[in-house]
Amino acid sequence: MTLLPLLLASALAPAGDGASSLEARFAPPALMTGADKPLGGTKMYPSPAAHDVDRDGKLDLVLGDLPGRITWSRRGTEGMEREQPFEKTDGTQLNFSNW
Ligand SMILES: [Ca+2]
Repeated sequence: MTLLPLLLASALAPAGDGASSLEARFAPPALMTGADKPLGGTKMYPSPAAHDVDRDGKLDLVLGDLPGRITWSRRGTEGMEREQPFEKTDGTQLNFSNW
């Protein structure tokens, strides 16, 4: 089993050096952390998505993985917070059981 660290590219960089404005340019990938721990670091094929889970107006990070488990990290005032399970109303972790 291979564990892949979660690496995400940052937003498009503006073309300020004479490059065509149609040319997409990205900053180097960066490891995202929540509470000083890598987000998705123990997941197999982490699949991130941005969504405002708690409806506070700031995008949070939702992470799925190959087996179908869903976790999320809230964007707080100090950055991304601890990754936590996405729970159903009965308190159990949301799991799509992809296998
Ligand atoms: Ca939010």
